[in-house]
Amino acid sequence: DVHYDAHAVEEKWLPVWESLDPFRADDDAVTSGEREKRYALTMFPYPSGDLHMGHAEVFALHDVIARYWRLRGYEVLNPMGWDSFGLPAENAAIRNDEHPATYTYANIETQYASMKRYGVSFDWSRRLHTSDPEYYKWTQWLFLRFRERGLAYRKNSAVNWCPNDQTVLANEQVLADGTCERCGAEVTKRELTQWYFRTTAYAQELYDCLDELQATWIGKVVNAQRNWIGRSEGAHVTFDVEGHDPITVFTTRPDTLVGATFMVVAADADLAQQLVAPERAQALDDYLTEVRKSSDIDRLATDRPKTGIDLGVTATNPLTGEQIPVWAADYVLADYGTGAIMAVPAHDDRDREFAERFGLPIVPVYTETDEEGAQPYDKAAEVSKAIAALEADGHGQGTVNFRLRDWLLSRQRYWGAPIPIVHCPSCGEVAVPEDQLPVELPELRGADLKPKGTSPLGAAREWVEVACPACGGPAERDTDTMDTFVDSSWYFFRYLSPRDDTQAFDPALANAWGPIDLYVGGAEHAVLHLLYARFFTKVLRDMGLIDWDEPFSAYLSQGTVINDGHKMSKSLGNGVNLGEQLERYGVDAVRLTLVFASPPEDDIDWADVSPSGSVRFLQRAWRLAGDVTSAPGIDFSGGDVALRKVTHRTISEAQHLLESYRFNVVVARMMELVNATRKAIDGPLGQGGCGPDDPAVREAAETVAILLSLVAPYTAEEMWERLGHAPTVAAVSWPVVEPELLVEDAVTAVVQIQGKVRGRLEVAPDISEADLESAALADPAVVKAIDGREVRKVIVRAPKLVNIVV
Ligand code: ANZ
Ligand code: ZN
Repeated sequence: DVHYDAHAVEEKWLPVWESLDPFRADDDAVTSGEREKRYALTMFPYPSGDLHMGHAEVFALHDVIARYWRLRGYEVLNPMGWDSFGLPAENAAIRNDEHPATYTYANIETQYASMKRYGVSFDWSRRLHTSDPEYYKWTQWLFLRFRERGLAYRKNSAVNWCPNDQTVLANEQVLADGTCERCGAEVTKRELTQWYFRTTAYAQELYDCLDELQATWIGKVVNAQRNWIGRSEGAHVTFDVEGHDPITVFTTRPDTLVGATFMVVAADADLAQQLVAPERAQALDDYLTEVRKSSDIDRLATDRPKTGIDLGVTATNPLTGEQIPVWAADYVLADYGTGAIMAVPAHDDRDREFAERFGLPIVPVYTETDEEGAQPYDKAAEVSKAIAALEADGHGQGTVNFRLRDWLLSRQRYWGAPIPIVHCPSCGEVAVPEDQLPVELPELRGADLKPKGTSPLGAAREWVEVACPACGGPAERDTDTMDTFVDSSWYFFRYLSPRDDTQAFDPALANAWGPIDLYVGGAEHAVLHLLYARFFTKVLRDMGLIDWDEPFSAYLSQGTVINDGHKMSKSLGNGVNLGEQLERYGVDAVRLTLVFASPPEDDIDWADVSPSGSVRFLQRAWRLAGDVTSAPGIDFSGGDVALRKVTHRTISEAQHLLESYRFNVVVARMMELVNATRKAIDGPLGQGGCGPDDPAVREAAETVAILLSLVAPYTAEEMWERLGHAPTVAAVSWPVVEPELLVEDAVTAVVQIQGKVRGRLEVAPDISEADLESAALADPAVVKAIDGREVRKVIVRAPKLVNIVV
């Protein structure tokens, strides 16, 4: 028996798979209805550097399902590409003093070679890169279609600004601690005119559809999205102000209107400027200068001393008729609700602190139930009553408010899809006509691409200066590029017809293949990519291009690979290099280790796993194939029943486990099957052994090869060949479970009376205690032995023992 050489096996099978091309998805099989489809998607990588352990994990997990579906007879679409625009590539390129394109495409080739070697069952004929003009032409086209529908627009407002990356960021790219999602710098605010997608137009639907995703999206993503969209039910209430337009506030507690003793508008909202009394205008400006320095996170913090200024105007509380002062403060946000609140210091903590600080009146509406002797206060009922009253007297109405903001999509950076708009002094914003797409990025070789706060594209004068598409006069291109999350919001549509130069994607194919049956990816994209992709899908549906509502029927977010209890990082020096691991243990052992380590959604600590254990297991499995002496195609039905039962139980359990993503347990079952097969080959005949020529041994070894192909494709292929079959094991059918082999054998239960054995029963191994007890008491031998005496106690240990005390 020769030694198993992982690397030799890799070299051997790669070209075979290349020529057999078993993973190419057949559109016709699906559009004709000949075969049922499965669309398996895993997140495409940024091309910064080579693949790392995180990629290795997600690809290994994802491939289990893609390969399983193929064995089950589905036509499987499993594409791969690169998210090749964007800050990561651009920052890395600047660091390495290279052009982003050179750096990006070189990394893509490196990653491509690594993915091939890693043996993932991708359909490479659909490979795409979002930075190719053939791709971003359609990103631009989609932008223009969205704009026609009023879903892409430009506005001036205070936006998130990363001082390090020197670009604006979407709300979704600012972490909970107020730092940049990419570089960790403290995010500040800037007043800028920027492009937005109107995600808020879909807030309600994006929120509502989460209910049906709850069951099939594994991980915390659904809740994270729910919180991000932040649906609040409440009311708009209108307060009259003499000499001004009335102020409308959003409140979730209209029942507390009696206790509204003052109002607060966001200091940085236009409303503050409109309302402020002339003698207070300077004070407001001074205060604003202070406010601009702090982040939203700080502003909302409850543990921070409240600041604000009196605007010198009053409003009428519609319920009490009283004049109440209007203040400006930073704890009210300009872009939430209406940017103004009614303050109820008796029942809202922030309002109370503010009132205490500035000596404003506090009027309780009811007694809080945590106070002694308090009457229960039915908040929900009081809120509905209050809304009905407000609607009846015209001072307000019930409403739903969302936390979700529109998606800021423009970036002041070079490496992205140019925004296909021309600014003309006479026509304003003009869309670039479709026949002039793509608006290609100018090369700018040798130019300084370092972020400077305005787009580097502005310096490419011969590119910027164009004739206005509408009037032909001198005009300028928009110099911003799109957020890379725009590119990744629709890539799974482009995979369907990646070379089509007449349309973004083929609607017929999208309806045949979509939605995606399983998306595997990281939890870090919970409110970014997954939300944006859902938004895009809904717009495409409303454009009439697809007939489904949600892009991802199921979602599995994998844990991360850590080391020694810590996240892998350069600074900790605890990184594990994937390339080295593959050199040392081989692809299959690394893949097997990652799948076996834990349930997919849990973290894997590389310090706790044993890739060398995986190597040994793979060798044990492989050796089985060499020991089988029966011929391929032999009839299994006459084989050793005990081993056949283990095999069929394994297949049946694997099916259930795979469908609930418990891949690690599948590996454990596989190991048990390998052990049972080894015993059957080597064991003494009649005592668990049946010899290498028994048909059951072949059946078991073939089953091991097929199951193993989900996780360790090279070893599986090698086994399949040794078993006398032609490649490829990736294209065989999932073994059919024979139900009669799932029936467990009977076991013998012993019945004792006063400690003496008086009877034996053949019972099912899963018999219940109650059934075993009544079977024992009905047994003729036992009845005879009891001989009419009173039974005082029965102790049952199913399925083996019944002890009767008389
Ligand atoms: C009066 C009131 C009384 C409120 C009370 C709460 C408790 P959610 O649930 O997050 O939607 N609010 C409204 N707009 C705001 C803004 N732009 N910035 C800061 N706070 C704002 O919160 C809604 C509540 O947050 C609203 O209901 C309002 O305060 C405040 F006992 O109105 B409430
Ligand atoms: Zn013009």
